[in-house]
Amino acid sequence: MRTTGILTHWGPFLIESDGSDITEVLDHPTDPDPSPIGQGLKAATRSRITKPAVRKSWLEGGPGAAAHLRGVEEFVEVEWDEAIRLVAAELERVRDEHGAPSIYAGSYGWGSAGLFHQPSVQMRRFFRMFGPYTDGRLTYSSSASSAIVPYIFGLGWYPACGQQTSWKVISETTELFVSFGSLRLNNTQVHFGGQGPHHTREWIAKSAANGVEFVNIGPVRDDEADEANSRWLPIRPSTDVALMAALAHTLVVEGLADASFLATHCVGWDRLEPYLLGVTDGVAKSASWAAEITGIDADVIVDLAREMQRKRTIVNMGFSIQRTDHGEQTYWMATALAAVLGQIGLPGGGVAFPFGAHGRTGGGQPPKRIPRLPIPPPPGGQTVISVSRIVDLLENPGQPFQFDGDDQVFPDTKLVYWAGGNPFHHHQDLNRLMQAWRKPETIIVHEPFWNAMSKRADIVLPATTPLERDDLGDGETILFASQAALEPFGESRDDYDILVALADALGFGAKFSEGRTSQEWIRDLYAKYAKSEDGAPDFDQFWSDGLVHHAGMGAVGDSDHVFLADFRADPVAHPLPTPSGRIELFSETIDGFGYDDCEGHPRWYEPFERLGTPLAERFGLHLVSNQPTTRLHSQFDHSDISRSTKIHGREPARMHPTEAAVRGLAEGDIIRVYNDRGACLAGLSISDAIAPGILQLATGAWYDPDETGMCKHGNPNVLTHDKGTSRLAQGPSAHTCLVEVEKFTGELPPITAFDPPTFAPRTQS
Ligand SMILES: Nc1nc2c(c(=O)[nH]1)N[C@H]1C(S)=C(S)[C@@H](COP(=O)(O)OP(=O)(O)OC[C@H]3O[C@@H](n4cnc5c(=O)[nH]c(N)nc54)[C@H](O)[C@@H]3O)O[C@H]1N2
Ligand SMILES: Nc1nc2c(c(=O)[nH]1)N[C@H]1C(S)=C(S)[C@@H](COP(=O)(O)OP(=O)(O)OC[C@H]3O[C@@H](n4cnc5c(=O)[nH]c(N)nc54)[C@H](O)[C@@H]3O)O[C@H]1N2
Ligand SMILES: [Mo]
Repeated sequence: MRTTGILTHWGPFLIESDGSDITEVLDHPTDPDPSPIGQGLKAATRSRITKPAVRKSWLEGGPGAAAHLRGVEEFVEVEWDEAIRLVAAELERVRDEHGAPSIYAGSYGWGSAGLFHQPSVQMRRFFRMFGPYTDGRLTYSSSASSAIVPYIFGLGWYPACGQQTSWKVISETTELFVSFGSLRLNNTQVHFGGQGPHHTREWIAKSAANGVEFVNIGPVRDDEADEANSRWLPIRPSTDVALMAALAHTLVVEGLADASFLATHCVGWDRLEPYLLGVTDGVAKSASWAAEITGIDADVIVDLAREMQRKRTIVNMGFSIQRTDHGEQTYWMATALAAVLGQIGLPGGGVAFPFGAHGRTGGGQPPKRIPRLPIPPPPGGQTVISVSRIVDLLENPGQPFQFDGDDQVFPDTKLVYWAGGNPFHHHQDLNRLMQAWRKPETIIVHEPFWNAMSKRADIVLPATTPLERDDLGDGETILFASQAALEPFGESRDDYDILVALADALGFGAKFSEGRTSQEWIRDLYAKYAKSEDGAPDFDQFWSDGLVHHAGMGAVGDSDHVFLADFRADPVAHPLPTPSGRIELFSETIDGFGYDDCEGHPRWYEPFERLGTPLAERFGLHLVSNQPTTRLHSQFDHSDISRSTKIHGREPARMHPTEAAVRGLAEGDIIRVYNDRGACLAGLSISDAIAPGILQLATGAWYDPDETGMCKHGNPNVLTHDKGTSRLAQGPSAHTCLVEVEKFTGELPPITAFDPPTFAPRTQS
């Protein structure tokens, strides 16, 4: 029996194991509020891929053979040498016959938090050395906000998130903390690339005890921690921009706008104000106008506007509001609202993001930069799509597309290469993805588990999990030794070792590996870190201590940092890096793109669907496919902790008692959720924490379609629409989605999501 430490995207844990299995997952002594997701790690050895495997027709008939059988056909297991030979030859063939851009290796996803083994870093390093492949930019999390924020503030997205006002300042100075898309404690369990010990609950409790009032603008009451004691303002999803505009409009018409702040710190108010007042389009964005759209009474809107002006108010945004049609507008209009309030840059006031969307916001100190595997610059001739436009890419070879000011042409994708992500989890409209997935000639994946994605590949290379290898873990104020607890499962290999073998076969092995094993890389990266850290021990000491606290970093959240304070104090001496040096409420650059779905200033655009429109007569519920509580996305859905929440094996879906009553539904019923795009089953849970008109069904149930395409298990992405937010970000708009629900009365089909595929013996040719 041995005990090792690990840092995951959902926090640090101690693992007790006998070398081949985990016996216990223990809370880490540094973590005051450990995540239940940790228990999922116990499933690390279930549903595993043991050996490289090739889809039978592909092996026998070559690239493209019977591509429609992906996901149904048997696999043939092969030896590693053969697998590497096949993959290397196929990469070379496609590059030579079709040009490297016909390889899509954007490979989005949340594989391993480790600083070295993170698959997205490994992949980018490998493919940038291989040639000008097609890559993806932005994320499924925050495409729209990350595309618009640089135009508003001139700051890169991650630096802007890292500069948010500290929790200490909020707890001491904020009076009203208004969240659009909620301060969702559940989601603060997680941070990409490693979540350190969890402190958000503590800070929320401290703030509430100090008198901070939290307002939850969103469709789900219990998103916010009990400790927050929040006021709940349910809103129709995808209508936040209308509410923000009306709050700003109210302040203007009541003479409460901060004209001086708008004049000295912003540009574009002269363009935005006439829009809000209705001078430009004849529609005043008044409280009564917004009431019709949002479902919130006009007097509630007016009162909230006045209260926000009277009090020291933070306007906070999660990510959910921008994973909607025209999601760019949410961050822009919220900034405009905060500018009208005039509190930007003041302690405890202004604009904030994304408190409640991940665990580190409000940490109050610049993130520690820890050395990692270097990624070379992109080779010339890259095509770069917005990462969530993968199906547009597969469907439209040769067609032009517009993205963030660039005009490009989609290449003809012949080969898709994925490691560390799961499009059959993360992508919208999975029935459409299923069709497009048949088009490439070859699909290659590295994956530890037999999930919906690996089962739909042609060549499957079994990858180790982070539990099977050593790594460094970035835990905010602490560097963790993330230590192997288990032997590699079956014949699985580290992504790094797979890529080294491939690079060797392709002739750039020495360049890729620089002659180092992964252990040597990790020691080398640590040595670079230790060199610039006062008092950091040598590697062996660090490894036996299990962690090192970064020098000079205080406790999480405990600083006096205020977002944009210098700019506020003196906008001439500390201009923002925007073209005007100020907050851009009108952007000449965006205006110059000429996009009719993202014009020069923030505005309300009708989403493709929402409650309160004729379509809602057929599909009367807005689907909130939010983040799950007991897992990270689809990871470890096959664990006991995730499966314990299921109802008759189906993902739980929650709705308000009145919505259940009108549909004749009872607690525990199996329901069929449907719209014109698809259908899935789910298990009903009735709760008044869900606003009327809403169905809440978390993401991440492993996709398990029957022969009609209905997901038997409850994956909401059979229902969501696959449309870019706008030409600017081309981000996902998963949270804009109407559905209807009925009782499922048929015979309950068994769940097959966690079963391995079938295997065929090798036939002699
Ligand atoms: N409807 C709807 N859809 C959504 C969302 C939503 O709110 N609603 N949210 C979106 C968001 S914000 C995100 S970020 C995405 C998340 O989408 P993904 O990041 O694709 O989802 P994960 O389930 O985390 O997939 C990670 C995969 O990597 C594998 N993996 C883990 N470690 C390793 C490793 O070391 N090596 C290799 N090779 N593989 C590894 C895991 O087994 C898993 O299959 O989903 C998006 N999809
Ligand atoms: N436990 C856990 N935590 C996670 C993750 C996970 O998988 N598991 N995933 C992580 C990732 S990758 C990300 S990107 C973040 C995502 O963070 P977010 O995008 O902020 O999270 P969601 O869970 O999609 O949505 C949060 C809440 O927003 C509300 N909401 C939905 N649509 C709307 C809307 O149109 N308007 C308003 N006002 N409210 C709306 C719903 O009540 C929903 O519960 O979470 C991270 N945290
Ligand atoms: Mo995300």
